[in-house]
Amino acid sequence: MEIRNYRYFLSVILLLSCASGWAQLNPVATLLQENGAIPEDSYQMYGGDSYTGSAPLEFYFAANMEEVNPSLRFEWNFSDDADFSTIFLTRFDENTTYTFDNAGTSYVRLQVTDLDTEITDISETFTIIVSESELKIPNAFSPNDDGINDIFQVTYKSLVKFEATVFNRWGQKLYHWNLANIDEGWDGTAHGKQVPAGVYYIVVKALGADGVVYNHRGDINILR
Ligand SMILES: [Ca+2]
Repeated sequence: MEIRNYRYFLSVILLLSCASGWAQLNPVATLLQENGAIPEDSYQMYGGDSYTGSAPLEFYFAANMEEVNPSLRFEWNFSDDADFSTIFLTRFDENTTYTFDNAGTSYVRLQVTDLDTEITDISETFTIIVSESELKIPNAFSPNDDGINDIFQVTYKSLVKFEATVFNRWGQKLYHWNLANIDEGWDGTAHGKQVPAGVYYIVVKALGADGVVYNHRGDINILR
């Protein structure tokens, strides 16, 4: 008998808590781009989750509500502070997209207000961390189709600009790539043909999300 009363009491509490707010306020963020490239696996996070990645980091934030009616007012807050004491951006859309370009930590939350009842509910906070920038440029590779070091590729984190150009010893431009295809690198061909083994020159200009400027001029040794 006591147990039954307790259960009844619990269900009343649950009903009241649902009536006083959005039982289903559970926004979701989908990663659209990282490093200027579309991720191979679609990544999603919920309020309370955090993501650390390499800028530019573009997320699609969706309110993800089961029922939407015209009396609902959506407000997304973007802040540098976990307590949202200062807000650097507010968007009044049900869903919104934002690109995080600067190294450091940002916090995002959704507030939903029912204008009829004037009840506001606030989601848990998304934490988005853009790592410090990094750029490493190798000085040799061996494009001989043995599956080992066949492509000339840089390793990097949090770059917002990147341009690389390869020249031969006569200063002729052989290959160029940029942030959009930074991961593709150079396969050692020019005009559809493998270039001979030897020394080539590379010029790289890049900018990190943390403001670091990269200017690199160096050799590339092609070994076959
Ligand atoms: Ca090789």
